[in-house]
Amino acid sequence: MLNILGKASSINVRKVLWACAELHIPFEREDWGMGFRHTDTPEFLSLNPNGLVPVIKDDDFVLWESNSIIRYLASRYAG
Ligand SMILES: N[C@@H](CCC(=O)N[C@@H](CS)C(=O)NCC(=O)O)C(=O)O
Repeated sequence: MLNILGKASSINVRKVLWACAELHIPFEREDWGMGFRHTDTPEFLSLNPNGLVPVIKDDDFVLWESNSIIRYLASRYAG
């Protein structure tokens, strides 16, 4: 299951959520970022050293940067 790390109020997270909706990709989401879980922790920085959301985990594959994530999702899941 695709896991999206990032608060839904973030525009950069929202575009990933929008892409998932368009591509009918099931996902789980965790609230990370200002106001939620802090991204300046070793746990989060090990996923994205920039400490920004969104980050995705797709099985063992980790990716950050919203536009790169959308390109990845389209490449992997779009027909
Ligand atoms: N270029 C990055 C920008 C990511 C970014 O600026 N994310 C903001 C939220 S929109 C963030 O993580 N801010 C720190 C925080 O919320 O803790 C992308 O497109 O993913």
